[in-house]
Amino acid sequence: MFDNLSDKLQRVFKNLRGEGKLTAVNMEGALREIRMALLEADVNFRVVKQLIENIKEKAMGEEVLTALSPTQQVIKIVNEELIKILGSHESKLRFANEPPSVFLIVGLQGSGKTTTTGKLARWLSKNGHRPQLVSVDVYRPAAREQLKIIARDINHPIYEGSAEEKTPLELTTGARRECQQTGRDVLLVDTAGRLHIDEELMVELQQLKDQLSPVEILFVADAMTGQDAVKSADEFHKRLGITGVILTKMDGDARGGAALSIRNVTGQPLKFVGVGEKSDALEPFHPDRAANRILGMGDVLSLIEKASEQIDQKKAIEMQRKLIENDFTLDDFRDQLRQVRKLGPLGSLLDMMPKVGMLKGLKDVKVDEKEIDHVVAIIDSMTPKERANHMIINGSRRRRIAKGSGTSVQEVNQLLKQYAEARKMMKSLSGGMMGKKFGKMKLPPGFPFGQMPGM
Ligand SMILES: Nc1nc2c(ncn2[C@@H]2O[C@H](COP(=O)(O)OP(=O)(O)O)[C@@H](O)[C@H]2O)c(=O)[nH]1
Ligand SMILES: [Mg+2]
Repeated sequence: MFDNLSDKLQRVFKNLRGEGKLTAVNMEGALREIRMALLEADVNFRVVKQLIENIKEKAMGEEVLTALSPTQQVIKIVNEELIKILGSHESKLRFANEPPSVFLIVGLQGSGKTTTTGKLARWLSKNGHRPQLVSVDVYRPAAREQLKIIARDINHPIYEGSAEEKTPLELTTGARRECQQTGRDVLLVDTAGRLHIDEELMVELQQLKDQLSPVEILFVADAMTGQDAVKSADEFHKRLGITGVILTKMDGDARGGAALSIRNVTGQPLKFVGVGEKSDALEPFHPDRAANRILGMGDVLSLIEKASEQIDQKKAIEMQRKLIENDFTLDDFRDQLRQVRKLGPLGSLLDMMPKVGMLKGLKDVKVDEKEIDHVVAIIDSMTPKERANHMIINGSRRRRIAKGSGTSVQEVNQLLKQYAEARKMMKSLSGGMMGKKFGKMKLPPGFPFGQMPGM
C-alpha cells in the first residue's frame, strides 16, 4: 500500500536534507519531484495541482519553528496536506435511529462487493452490531450462492427469501422484515454489478434507494484500477448519491492514486479499505495513519508533531487568559486532557526540550492514558451547557452522564471534584505568580493536570 510513492517521497526528503539549508531554489526542485511522485502514483492531476499549491503556499508562509530543521518543516507541511486531502478524520459508518440500518453495497462487477459485504458483517459483529445479509444479485445465481458461502464461513445469518420474492425490492423488503422480527440492527444489501455503468442498473439501484432509505450507500471500488475507480465512484455519486467509498485490493496496490484522489474528486469519504481476500482483511480508513504510511517516517513525524504542539503559542496564550480570568470550563479541561493524551508520557516530551528547565520537576509524572480516555468520555457525555457551567450538573444530570459514558456516578463525582480542585489551584496560581511575575510565561500543554492525583 503506497509503497512506490513512499519510496519516492523519502528520496526527495533525503536529498533536501543533503542541502542543509532550504532555499527558494531547492524548494522549487523538491516540489517538482513531489509532483512527479504523485503523478506517477496515479493521483488525479487536479488533486496533485491543489496539493502542490497548498504545500508551496504553506512552505513560504509558515512561521519558522526553531525546534525543527527546514527539511522537517517541509515534511510537516506535506504530512498535513496529505491528511487534509485524505479527508482529515476517520469517517465512521452512520446508523439509522430506527433499526435496521440499511446499507446498500454498490459498485461495478468484480470490484469486491460480495467479499466486502461479508467482511463488513464480520466487522460490524465485532463492533457490537447484529447484521443481516441479503444478496439481490438476482441475475446471477452463482453470485447469491457466493454470499451464502461467505455467510456460512463467518457464521452469519443470510436472508434467502421465499419462492415469491424474486425482485431485488421484494427480497430486501422481506429481509428488512426479518431483521425487525429477529432484532438484527443492520441490513447489508449486496447488489448486482455490471461491467460498466448502465441505465438499467442505475434504475434498479435508484428504486432500492427510494424504497429502503438506506443510511449508507457504500461504493466498492478496486484500488488497482486507479483513476478508473475514482471516475466510476464519481459517476455513481452523481447518479445515486453515495455516502462513502470502500477501496478493495489495497494489498495489491503499490501506487495509492485512487485512495489519494477519491475524497477530493467525489467529495465523499473513504470509509474502509480491503487489504486481502480473507474475511478479516478490512480496515477502517484513518487519513492520518495513511499519510504516515505514505511518508514512511513515523518517528520523525511524531517528533515534529510534539515539537510543533509545544510551540502552539496561540493556544497557550488563550489558556493563560482563561486561567487568569478563571473561566476555565470543562471544555477546556477536556482539551487539555486530550493534549496530554496525545503527547504521551510527559517525560519523553520533556526530554526533547532541554530549554524548559523549570519543568524538570514534572519529569517523573506518569500519564495514565486509559484514565484520561475515561475522563474525556465522561465530559463528552455532557451537554455543551453543562460543560460551560459545571454548577448546573445536579444529581439527575450526573446519573445521565454516567449512563451515557458507561461509567458510574461515583466516577462522575470524582471527575467534577478533580475539576473543581484544578480550578481552585489555578485561581491561586493566577492570583500569585502566574498573574504577576510570570505574566508572559508560556504554559506547557497539559499543565497542570499532569500533577493531579491518580492521573
Ligand atoms: N487481494 C484482494 N482481493 C480481494 C479484495 N476484495 C475482494 N477481492 C477479490 O476480488 C474478487 C472479486 O470479488 P467479489 O466480491 O466477487 O466482487 P463483486 O463482483 O463486486 O461482488 C474475488 O476474487 C475476491 O477474493 C481485497 O481487499 N484484496
Ligand atoms: Mg458479487
